[in-house]
Amino acid sequence: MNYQWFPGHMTKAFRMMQENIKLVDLIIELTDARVPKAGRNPDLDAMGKGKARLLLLNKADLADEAVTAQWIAAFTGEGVTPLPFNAKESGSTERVRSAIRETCRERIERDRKRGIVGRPIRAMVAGIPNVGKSTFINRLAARSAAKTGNKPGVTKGKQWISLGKELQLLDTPGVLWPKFEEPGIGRDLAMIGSLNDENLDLTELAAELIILLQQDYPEAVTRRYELSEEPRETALPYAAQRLAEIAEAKNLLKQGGVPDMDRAASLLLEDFRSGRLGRISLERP
Ligand SMILES: Nc1nc2c(ncn2[C@@H]2O[C@H](COP(=O)(O)OP(=O)(O)OP(=O)(O)O)[C@@H](O)[C@H]2O)c(=O)[nH]1
Ligand SMILES: [Mg+2]
Repeated sequence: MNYQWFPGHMTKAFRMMQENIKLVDLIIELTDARVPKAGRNPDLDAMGKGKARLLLLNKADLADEAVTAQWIAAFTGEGVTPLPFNAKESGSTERVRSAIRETCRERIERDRKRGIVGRPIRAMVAGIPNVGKSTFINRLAARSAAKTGNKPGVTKGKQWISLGKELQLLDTPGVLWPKFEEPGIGRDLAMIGSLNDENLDLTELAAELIILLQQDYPEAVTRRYELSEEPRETALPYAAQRLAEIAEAKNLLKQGGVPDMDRAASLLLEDFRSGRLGRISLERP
């Protein structure tokens, strides 16, 4: 399947970000804790040269806690300050606020020595589509300042949001990059809903998910849909058989009682994306 997705609006958004980078002290990059490496846009590195960098592993509530801890260790010392985050949870912002102050300490210190008072820290919030940038900003601001939604491409342009007098955040549209270096990257981004579902073969994607889960979380599908431990039939390939069983278990049938594979695929992906299969990490350091 061809996963590459780099429409013109992303080129435009990236150009806007390059134009605004000189205004900010810090880049707050969001990646998805379930795929922390695949979820990082390599073009942000070049753009963010010389800027303080915070890396939030967002949606940590959906990821495997032990694997997230391994990722935090792996990213530490790579020129970014990594932190797990859950933008849906209230009262979880103090660690981020203090990390922002910490990464910008030099600038704050310089201002103080020059007698500059009250200049706010400015941060660009950047990352792949649907990773939770706008939700993160709303969480920090404690109000619905930025539009959010459960699909990629919700934020269309830039928006500055002030958090009191000391911090200003720039919300940006999610951007991908022209060529995924490895085949697993596109697949992982498709799984978490950062690519446009309309361009994807969701049945094939769901089959891939079943195979990935079979390796690392063998009981996730069985438990959720109350299936037998092993597929009942062996004639069909494993993933297709499992998908058919999910369709039967959920009564997603076409005329004549034929399992509706497309609806089963959508259901499985939706259940994975929203955490109903349990806390799952697709990528390990
Ligand atoms: N479980 C969970 N869901 C989250 C978290 N953060 C954001 N979401 C959900 O993820 C979806 C996307 O959130 P947005 O804030 O719109 O994402 P975005 O990065 O601004 O997306 P674009 O503007 O399209 O690039 C929404 O349905 C949010 O509720 C999180 O930490 N945990
Ligand atoms: Mg947004």
